[in-house]
Amino acid sequence: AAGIPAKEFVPTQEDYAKIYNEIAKRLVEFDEYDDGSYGPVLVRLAWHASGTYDVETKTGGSNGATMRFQPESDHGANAGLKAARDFLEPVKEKFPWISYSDLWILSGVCALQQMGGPVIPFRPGRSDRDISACTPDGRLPDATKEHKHLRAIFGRMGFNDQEIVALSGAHALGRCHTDRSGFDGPWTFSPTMLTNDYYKLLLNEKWSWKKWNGPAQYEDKTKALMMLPTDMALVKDREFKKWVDKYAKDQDAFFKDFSDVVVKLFELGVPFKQEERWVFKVVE
Ligand code: DDH
Repeated sequence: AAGIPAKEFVPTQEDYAKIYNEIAKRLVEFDEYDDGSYGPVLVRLAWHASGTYDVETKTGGSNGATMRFQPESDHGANAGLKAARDFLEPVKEKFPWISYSDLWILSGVCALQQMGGPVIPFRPGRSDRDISACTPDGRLPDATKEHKHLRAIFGRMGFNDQEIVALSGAHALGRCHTDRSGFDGPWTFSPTMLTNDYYKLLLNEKWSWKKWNGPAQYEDKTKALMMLPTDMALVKDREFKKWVDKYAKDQDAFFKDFSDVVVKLFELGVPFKQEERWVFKVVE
């Protein structure tokens, strides 16, 4: 009735589960994309939204979804992520109460779980911010660089060596696109399934420089697979390699550490009110 303010809608775990299920449904529905799934590019969107975090200034991170705006959407590292944002737009239209910031992270959680990964607990609480919260270019890793750069970039987010190596296992998923990063090809033979194959391949294949006109990257003997210079840094650096050895031998250890570090990544800089994290069921 007039004069009585509408009761505020406070979404519950069930409401978020509806969105998880909707994303999972769309992943199956749009299976013509790339290697048969939008999953990898959704993971990359969630990572690039989060990986801008700077511990010192407490700026960046997934709270804000500032990649909606130029200049951040045009940062070189974010090339191609429009595909992921556009994939999620109908979900946002159907559930307008969720923030883009929570939606992008929930979609990363959903994609990882639906691609056979470990459980990734999620909690809501991110709110969208305006263009003034855009981060400067250069906060995400540069694939042409080596161990020093990795420690500087991920150290700025607050990650140690073990966490850097565990996070990098996400490259079991997806591929490089010449029209996005300039690099070409997938890291593994099953780019829509999360496994520890990335570490096994790093150790067991013979990698050599690809002879082509594109940016410097490695290829295996079959020329079907690739590694970036930053991927190879994980086996060239002795401290990093310890963790590559461990995760190559033990998929359970990888899954456990990967889940922990991804939860940490996705929550960097978010002023949560809610302590409890929710686990969403995989949609079969
Ligand atoms: Fe990555 N990544 N990534 N990456 N990444 C690319 C694709 C994907 C680097 C560079 C590239 C992480 C770390 C690093 C995913 C997840 C994660 C591409 C190719 C480049 C280049 C983009 C394209 O051409 O489409 C570098 C450098 C690093 C680093 O220095 C460690 C991390 C931490 C994650 C994560 O998710 C936790 C995923 C998934 C993809 C595949 C995307 C797709 O469209 O397929």
